[in-house]
Parts: sequence; C-alpha cells; structure tokens
Amino acid sequence: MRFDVVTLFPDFVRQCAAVGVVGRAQQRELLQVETWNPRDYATDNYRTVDGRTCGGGPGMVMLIDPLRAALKAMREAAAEPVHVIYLSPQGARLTQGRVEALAKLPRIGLLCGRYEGVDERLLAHEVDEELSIGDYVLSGGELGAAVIIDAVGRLQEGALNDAQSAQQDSFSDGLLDCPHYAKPVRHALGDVPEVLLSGDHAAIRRWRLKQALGRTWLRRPDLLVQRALDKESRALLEEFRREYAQSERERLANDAAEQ
Ligand code: 4HQ
Repeated sequence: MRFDVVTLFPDFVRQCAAVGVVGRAQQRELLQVETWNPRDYATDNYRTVDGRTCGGGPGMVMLIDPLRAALKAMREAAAEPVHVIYLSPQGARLTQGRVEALAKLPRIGLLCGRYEGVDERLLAHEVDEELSIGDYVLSGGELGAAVIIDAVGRLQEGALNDAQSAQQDSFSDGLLDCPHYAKPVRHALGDVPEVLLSGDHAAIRRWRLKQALGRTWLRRPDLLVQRALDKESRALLEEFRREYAQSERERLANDAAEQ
C-alpha cells in the first residue's frame, strides 16, 4: 500500500515513518510513503500557502490553490483512485476498526493542515473522509498522519513477525491488553504470576483473557458496553470482579488497621 502525504513538513512525516516496524515495512517494499509539499505548488514569488481568515480575527488559513495543485499532482502520480483523509479535531475519532478497514485500501492520501486549518471549499471538493486522532488540539495534522501510517502500516501482510502478531493486540478483539512479564521470575519489584510459569497453555489463555476483561472493566468500561461477551468471557469477568471486590475489602481493612 502507498501513503501520499500533503504537508508543509515532509521531512518530519518521513522521519516518523522511517523507524521500527513501519520503517522496516518500507524497506521490504510492503509500504511506500511519499510526500507532497504545497509550497512547491505555490505560484507567487513568496510561495505563499496561507491567507488571512475571511471575517477577520487572528490566524491564517491554508489556501485552496497550492493544496489543490499538490493534490492534483499526487492523484496524477497514482494508477488507482486515492482515498483522501483530512486530519482534524472535527473528524470522526480514529478507532482500530477504522484502521483495519483503511489497511485494505491500495492508496491513502493524508492532508495535513497547519495554522487554523484548510479553506472549507477545498475540503468539500477534495476530501473523502475527516478523521481525528483524539480530543485535543495539535499544531498540525502531521502527527495524525504519522499515527495513521503507523497503525495502518503495521497491519500490512508481512510487516509484523509471529511474535508481534496483530491478532494478539490490545483492541484486536475490542479489549485492552493483558499484563506482560519477562524474566527474572523473582524480582524485588514482585514475582511473575505463577500460572504463566505452569506450561498449561489452556490455563494461561484463560488467565490472559480474564486479565484483559478485568482491566477493560476497570479502566475502559465503555468498551465493554459496546461489545457482547460470550459465555466464557462472562464467567471470567465475573471471577475477576469477585476477586477484585475481595482484594478491595482486604485493602480497606488493612488501611483501617494502619490508621
Ligand atoms: N489538528 N486529530 C488543527 C488536530 C488533529 C487532531 C490538525 C489541529 C489540523 C489544522 N488532527 N489542524 N486532534 O488537532 O487530527
């Protein structure tokens, strides 16, 4: 798959996509990241890409024409149609579900705004989808583009090795991830849970699922509301809750005893 990023900061986006799993996917030619700088498509002597907002007030807006020319060049360099995404807080929140759907597309264009954003008329004519990476304000769309390249890029066939398998990820089944441990088994900071050393793969799978369910219930109950649990998961979560309630009672009793 190929990403085409329209940005005033091409080096920044390229560097974000050059490291780790996604960087390796590019080296293996599973993934291509190209950049298009609207400044290269400005036509005046100053290579102007922004203008004052109509209606007054502070801040600048990215001009239609340099962006349109950059997008035109980008589309003309593509054999397939390009699905163009604009990054902004006004977009739909990016989810793993959306990431998985995007991973199936052959080409994605990522339009990065700076300043107050992009002239609305360009968005209406050139953009297929508006996405937000979260409810906070960034100084530009580049980090959002890098997030999409990373989350989508790592799902390309061959990008992850078995140990990193996307199947086991947090969110791949709509739950938070279970805790992870490595050696040493005994440590001043605590011991590795016994079941993980048992070699009983069925028991380990159940423990991990139970922890994933329990943490999701504790930290992100909203994720459980959206998701129907099967019989095993309901039973494991019930166990987790019982044990959690018991440990809370013990903790409170201890705290009271120490007072
Ligand atoms: N911005 N998710 C404003 C974001 C953002 C977000 C990008 C700031 C666009 C004009 N992008 N510019 N949140 O805050 O994607």
